Amino acid sequence: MVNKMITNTTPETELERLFQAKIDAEQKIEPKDWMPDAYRQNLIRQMSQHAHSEVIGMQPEGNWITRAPSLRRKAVLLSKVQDEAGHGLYLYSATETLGISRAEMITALQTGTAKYASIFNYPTQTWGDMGAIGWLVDGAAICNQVSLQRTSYGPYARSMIRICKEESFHQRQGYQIMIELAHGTPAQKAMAQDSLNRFYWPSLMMFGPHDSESAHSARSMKWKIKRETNDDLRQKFIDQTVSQINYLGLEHPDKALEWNEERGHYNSGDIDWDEFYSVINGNGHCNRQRIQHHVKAHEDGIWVREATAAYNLKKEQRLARDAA
Ligand code: BYC
Repeated sequence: MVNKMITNTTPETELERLFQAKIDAEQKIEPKDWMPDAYRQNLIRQMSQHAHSEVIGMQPEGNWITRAPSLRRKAVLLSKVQDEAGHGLYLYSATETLGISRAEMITALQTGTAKYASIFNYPTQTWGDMGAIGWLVDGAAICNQVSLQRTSYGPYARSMIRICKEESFHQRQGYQIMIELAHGTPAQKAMAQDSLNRFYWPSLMMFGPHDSESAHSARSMKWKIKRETNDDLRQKFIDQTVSQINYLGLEHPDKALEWNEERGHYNSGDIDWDEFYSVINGNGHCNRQRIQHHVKAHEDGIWVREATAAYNLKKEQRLARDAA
């Protein structure tokens, strides 16, 4: 255990050395531990954006709850979307332990200073998209989040463990929709293929820019906020998806895909990075709609927040009266 006594007079450089030693020894950093401000800020950035992604991510699927093809599918989709809300809540709470309020995080989202995953700015046009999102989007999220279960910040790591369990279920429900469509009528199979074609490349973009272009990776890897790089995680996802596409009997959207014996991985075609940057800078198909919808829901919910605050105040006053 790295367990040296820290006092108010411990110099900053010594604090940083002890902090890094703790991380190198695979000990978790907890909310009350000393941490460099840049570590705190980087975590607030990544974790709050992760929370926003979960919450904004409810919109593309929420769009299909009333149009799900059966009561069973409706119930499953409804509970999946509710799970995403739960993930957002755990992550907002975990981020609050770093000294930022939920209201500040929401303002950053609504004013465009904080990002959320680019994938949620693509429209959901068909029922097949519910399959593709569960399978590919949740599948990509799991690849990333399994490695984040070992992230150095305790509250983030613990929230990831629970979230990953639920995401595995989400991934399976999406793949099951794809199996049914891909083995259904020719029209259903074409729908599955179309959804795969539209969601495959944006799913690869979920892992972020190439390592050489990634602004935060080097520091995040040193501090073990990130445990694997953007490109390594993307490669894992590319490799695992090939046999899944084969099993569905669908065509792979990447025509340049090729097994590389030497690397033991698939080589893949180029990602359209202009599209990626255009989407993360606010110009995807649905960016404006997603934020407008969030703002409206937030404003419609003011009465709930006010009622909760009034109730809490009354409770405090009652307790104070009883104690007097
Ligand atoms: N989309 O230096 P980089 C889910 C930004 S939701 C948008 O590599 P980093 C689900 C990046 O933020 C799961 N922006 O950054 C929910 C940075 O900009 P800022 C979501 C992206 O942080 C509902 C800049 O580009 N999962 O499962 O080291 C329904 C430079 O990038 C994206 C997470 O959030 C992107 N794809 O690495 C269904 C995982 N990629 O902040 C499913 C947690 C990059 O400087 N996050 N940017 O303005 C991470 O692991 C990392 O933040 C990333 C990026 C790998 C995403």
